[in-house]
Amino acid sequence: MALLWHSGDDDRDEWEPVLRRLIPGLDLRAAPDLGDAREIDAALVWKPPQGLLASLPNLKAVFSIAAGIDALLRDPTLPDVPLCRMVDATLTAGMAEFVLLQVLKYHRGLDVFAAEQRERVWHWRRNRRPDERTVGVMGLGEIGAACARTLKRHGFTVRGWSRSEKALEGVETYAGQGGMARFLAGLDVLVCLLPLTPETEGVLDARLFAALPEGARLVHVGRGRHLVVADLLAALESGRLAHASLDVFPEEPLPEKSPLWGHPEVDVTPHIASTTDPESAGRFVAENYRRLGAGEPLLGVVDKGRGY
Ligand code: NDP
Ligand code: OXD
Repeated sequence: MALLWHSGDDDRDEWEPVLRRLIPGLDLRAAPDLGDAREIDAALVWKPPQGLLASLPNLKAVFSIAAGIDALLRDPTLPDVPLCRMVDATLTAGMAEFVLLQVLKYHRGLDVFAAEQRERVWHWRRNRRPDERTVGVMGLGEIGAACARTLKRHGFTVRGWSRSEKALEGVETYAGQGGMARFLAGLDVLVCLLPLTPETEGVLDARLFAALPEGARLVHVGRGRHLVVADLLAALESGRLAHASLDVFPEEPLPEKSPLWGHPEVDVTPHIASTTDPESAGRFVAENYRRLGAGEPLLGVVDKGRGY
């Protein structure tokens, strides 16, 4: 049994000692020095080069370093073995922290004060209570539901939207296309935490923005291809959207020529809303690797037909 590790972003020097400690006797391999590829039975990856996984003849499972597995599913050579996404409390908590931070930024008007500072305008106003703000979270899965709860705990009025009906204490929930317009109507801040699937690609478009109230804010931390960038720019131009916080982009890294970089009503972060912590996520991987060896059901298995 050997485990392949590959990441386009993460640091192998951070992961390797953790995995060796958590998985006694681990035979860890990393490209380009795979050794005998027939011995590799599992792969722990983020953005592997297309074809790498297909080159492992005895692969039994793919473990994603990230929660989102859309890029892996787009690889036409992805082997037909179970694919497990990352489910980890630290990853979830990191996202809840980031989403709360962005929503608080809008709640306290920091985007407005930044614009006024650029114009040297001193404009006093009374603060609003958090319950006077309605925040909508698209995607009520592992991470989205935790974010909705965190916002609720902070006192915001919170709505959630998912594919199937959900019940979350203190959160008004809506489901499917039928529930979307009612979900969007009256939101002060919209948070996107959907997985990228054929159904959700391009969901953040002109039609959706038109269903939001004038001056709404967007926190986009799902996947870049949820967003139609031209429609976002038009919505910012018309004032339908007042500001957007974008952490994910159709092309990453965001190209230098992108108008988003210098847009006064856009905050850009480099896909860091939450990042996988090797220590905490390593425990999830170790448990799944143990299960694989013992022939037990794996955790976080993706429904490839559904796309998440
Ligand atoms: P889950 O798979 O646990 O949850 C997905 C949620 O989206 C579910 O509530 C699901 O509905 C809902 N959903 C899926 N398709 C639709 C649809 N067509 N219409 C309405 N709702 C839909 O995912 P996670 O919560 O673990 O992660 C969500 C995403 O967050 C990841 O896929 C990734 O893209 C992004 N992410 C971004 C990070 C960053 O740093 N920017 C870090 C981590 C994750 P239902 O409950 O009915 O199935
Ligand atoms: C992601 C992640 O899916 O970092 O973006 O987990």
